[in-house]
Amino acid sequence: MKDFKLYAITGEQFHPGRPLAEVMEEAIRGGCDIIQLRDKKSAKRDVLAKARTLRELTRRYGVTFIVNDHIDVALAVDADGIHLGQDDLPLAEARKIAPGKIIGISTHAIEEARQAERDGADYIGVGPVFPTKSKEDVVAPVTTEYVRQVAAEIRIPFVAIGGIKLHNVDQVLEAGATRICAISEIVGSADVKRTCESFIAKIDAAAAARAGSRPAPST
Ligand code: 3NM
Repeated sequence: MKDFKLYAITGEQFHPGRPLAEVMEEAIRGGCDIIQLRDKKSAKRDVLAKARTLRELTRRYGVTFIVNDHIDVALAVDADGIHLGQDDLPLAEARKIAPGKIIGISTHAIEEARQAERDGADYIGVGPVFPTKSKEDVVAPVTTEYVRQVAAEIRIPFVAIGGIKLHNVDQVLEAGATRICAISEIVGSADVKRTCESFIAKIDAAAAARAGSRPAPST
């Protein structure tokens, strides 16, 4: 899959009165390079309609589009991929149904990360790093310690998620994350584009600091 830095997930409860496509377009214009449709409540037909809109939008900007949970919807709109939780279809089964699609897996402990890597996940979610109200039945925060563990051990791309805000993202980057995912801080922002630009600036600054602290290659 194309590498990425900033991953925005939809959360319509955080922008009442503002159309989904408008908010997500601002996120893209601010530099988000993956958009995920996450809608656990709507009827499948409504999820499908939103997926069509976001597929059209992301295609226009050349941004990766992922659908949470609904493999059938992902296939129907030709999304780039699917994101699955620990209780969803096992990865091998999802691959059979959706060959060629990106498959991401949520993980909350190093054993789950190892398993997802062994199973051939394209990327994993690592969280919730901090407390979050955006997900029901969420496990206790895994803290930046889990981010550190994954950064040290796991070779597939990972994205940190859960309670990540502009004011605490530096801790997550410091722990070794190079890709950040958020719902409320992005889509609930009064200026979505600027918030995304600020996240990207922090991600880039952390990458530059890492590159600068690496010993010069010997000749
Ligand atoms: N998954 P916010 S945490 C959708 O840990 C989701 O797997 C998580 O929302 C996980 O950025 C989470 O508003 C919610 O905290 C993220």
